[in-house]
Amino acid sequence: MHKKQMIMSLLLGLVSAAAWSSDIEIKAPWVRGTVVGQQATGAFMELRSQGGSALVGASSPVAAITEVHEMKMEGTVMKMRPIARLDLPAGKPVKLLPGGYHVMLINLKQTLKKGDTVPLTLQFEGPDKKTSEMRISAPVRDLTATASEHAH
Ligand SMILES: [Cu+2]
Repeated sequence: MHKKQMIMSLLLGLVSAAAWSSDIEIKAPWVRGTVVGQQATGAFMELRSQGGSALVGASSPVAAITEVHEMKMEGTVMKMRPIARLDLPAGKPVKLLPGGYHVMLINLKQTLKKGDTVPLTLQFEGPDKKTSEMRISAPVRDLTATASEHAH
């Protein structure tokens, strides 16, 4: 991605809570708030790629480790595990939401309160197989924003 585009994405992200690169659109990102001492939480959003891309990584200054996770049934238990890539088929929205795919923020360096914003950098592999980054800032929602909870 060109520097100019990245700056535009960042500005748009701050203004409208949506961000675009030449290929990727990120809608309505948010992070679940935490209680004091909580080690991990999830970031959620909707991703759409025009040409077909993949989310291949993420990072954030609030967490020592940031991973892309999927949820899978193991017997009768829902478990999550890291995945190396989340495919974004051309033109199809892919939702990251509680109980499904999410960006996991692990070894948090601070408590995340409602009203805070969390900077997130997302790495994508484009249709041309080149890697690009997008930076967004995701607002923190209440810990109780959804009913579903998962544990490591
Ligand atoms: Cu997870």
